[in-house]
Amino acid sequence: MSGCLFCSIIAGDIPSEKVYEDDAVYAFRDISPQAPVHILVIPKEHIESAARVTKDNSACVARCFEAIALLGEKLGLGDYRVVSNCGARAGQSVFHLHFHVLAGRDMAWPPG
Ligand code: DGP
Repeated sequence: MSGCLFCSIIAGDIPSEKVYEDDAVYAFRDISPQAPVHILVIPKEHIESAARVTKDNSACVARCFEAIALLGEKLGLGDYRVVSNCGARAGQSVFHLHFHVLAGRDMAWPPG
């Protein structure tokens, strides 16, 4: 979608440190890591947030989680956390659905 930062990253118009790509999913390192490993896994299809997932577009969400499991193995992540901030008040700043994969340190619960 024009004007979407993550669509521009998928298109290669904005550089990123890619760690995985297939026909439905793109994954790259977060520019502002919150853990020793911080990867963003995104569907190539533009979906604004988790609140916009429907029966018609949810297949790409499953594909994201397949990619996350693969990355867990490939990068030897051990235990990790998967987070999707949904809406500005929950911390979402980029309105293209994405899953943060955080690893390499102990994680507190509940998050702040
Ligand atoms: P959220 O705040 O949940 O919407 O997460 C958006 C994340 O995107 C945030 O952790 C920082 C990351 N981010 C923002 N701009 C860029 C960028 O240009 N490149 C990369 N690699 N990450 C970015």
